Amino acid sequence: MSECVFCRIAEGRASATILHEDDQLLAFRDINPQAPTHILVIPREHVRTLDDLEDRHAEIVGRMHLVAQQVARELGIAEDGYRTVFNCRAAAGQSVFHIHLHLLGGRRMHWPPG
Ligand code: DGP
Repeated sequence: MSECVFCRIAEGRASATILHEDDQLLAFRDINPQAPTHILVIPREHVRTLDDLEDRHAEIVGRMHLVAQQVARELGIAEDGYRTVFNCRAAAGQSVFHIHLHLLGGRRMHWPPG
């Protein structure tokens, strides 16, 4: 049994507000939103960090972005614009070690992001 919280969500053993689910990926609402719309897109496969990705993950990482695009359109934030972010390891603030693409929107984003 996995102790990874995102594996638990993917396996249906922890609850989340799921917006997209297929055989490879899930998208669900972030429990601690940093914008009016804050969604996480994850692969079902447990990969700890962006730095652990391998060539064989190229398609899944691409599909993560297409799911973000689809969810952004469905939630009505695509026209105004949105931000996608991967945090990789401690200096970037990664706190859950199962890769996830943040989809943030519904407000004006700042740059540099801080
Ligand atoms: P990061 O800092 O990049 O590792 O982002 C992890 C995000 O995951 C953070 O924004 C909060 C979110 N999160 C942590 N635990 C849970 C959970 O149990 N459920 C949901 N929906 N989100 C979670």
